[in-house]
Amino acid sequence: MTISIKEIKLHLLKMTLNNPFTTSFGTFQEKEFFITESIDSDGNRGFGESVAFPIPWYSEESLKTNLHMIEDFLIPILKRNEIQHPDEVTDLFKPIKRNNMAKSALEGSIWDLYAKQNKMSLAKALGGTKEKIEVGISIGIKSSIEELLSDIETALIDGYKRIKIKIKPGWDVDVLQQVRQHFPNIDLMADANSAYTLNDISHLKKLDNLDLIMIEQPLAHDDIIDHATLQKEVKTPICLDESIHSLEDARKAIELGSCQIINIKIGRVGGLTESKRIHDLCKEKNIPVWCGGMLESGVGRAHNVALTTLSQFILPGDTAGSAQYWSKDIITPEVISKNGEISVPNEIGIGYDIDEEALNEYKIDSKIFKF
Ligand code: OSB
Ligand code: MG
Repeated sequence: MTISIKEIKLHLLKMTLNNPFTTSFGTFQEKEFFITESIDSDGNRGFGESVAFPIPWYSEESLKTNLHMIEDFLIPILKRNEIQHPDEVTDLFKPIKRNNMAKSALEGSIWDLYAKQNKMSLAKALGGTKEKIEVGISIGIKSSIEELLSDIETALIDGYKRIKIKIKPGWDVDVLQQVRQHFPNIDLMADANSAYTLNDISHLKKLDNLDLIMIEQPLAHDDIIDHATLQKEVKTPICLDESIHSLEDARKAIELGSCQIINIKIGRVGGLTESKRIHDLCKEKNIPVWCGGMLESGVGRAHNVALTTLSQFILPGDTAGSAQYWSKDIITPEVISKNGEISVPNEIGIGYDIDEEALNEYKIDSKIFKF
């Protein structure tokens, strides 16, 4: 059966996070991004989300480069081709290099549309099996240790299964030592967002006796060579985030020994199909994976929940509930994390409805492409 898209809408939204979120590269509070909507002639509507930020400080993509790619290159490809299955979208987009978040924003809406046309949940359509997923929380860089310890305390009361804290030079070993002292038994990890170099090896070695589950992306955003060198020197398992953009990247990083764990972000790798392929490789190679987050609204969050139902997502992801980020999300019901678990919806597609009122409230612009 052809997926036959009649119209694609882009909804540009501006939402404000409940609390500012600080990483080694900058602070987020206002979030401008867009939701994609692919509609067929029966009125089925599939939704996706662009996880690109307005400023290209996590990767080279931005909100505007995403809009440019989608409008000028990716939608024309979809208009020229018939699709039977969402897996084909990744291959159709191959002639356009990188721009993975732009590709993923469209591909995700087509996966949701496909699942709805076939009256199944997105999780089932992807081959997922779990009914519940375990979630952790990512806590940003704070202005004091006291504030950090109190946020961790709250997260533990909320039931999150593992605590990730953001680190950077000057907010790292001492901070983690104090966290470990206060919470001797929690599952703890750190994310550096590429803030270090190989000159910091002896410093990073000091993390080895803190029993961290992993350190995420310590070195450059585009590196897999130096990470392999670092992994030989430190005991803490290295997890790659920024450096992995494709199945090929994952294969090379595993072969080189650049990491022992991989964070899969749907947007970073170009969509759900590529995420599945990386998942399958990691399963074969015995590399645990977990689902990363990009401070998504409910639509992107729902995609993350569905993907996490695949079996090799062994470690809790950064897929906290909606309320962690937003006073009011754009889906109904919101994604709810209880005792560190999210129940996977059985409803068709992403499994949550769009809250049209909320969507309109946050909308600052929209574009329509008729097929
Ligand atoms: O590196 O995982 C990251 C947020 C923005 C950009 C990059 C990252 C993050 C997070 C938060 O760690 C994940 C989330 O809670 O959505
Ligand atoms: Mg990260």
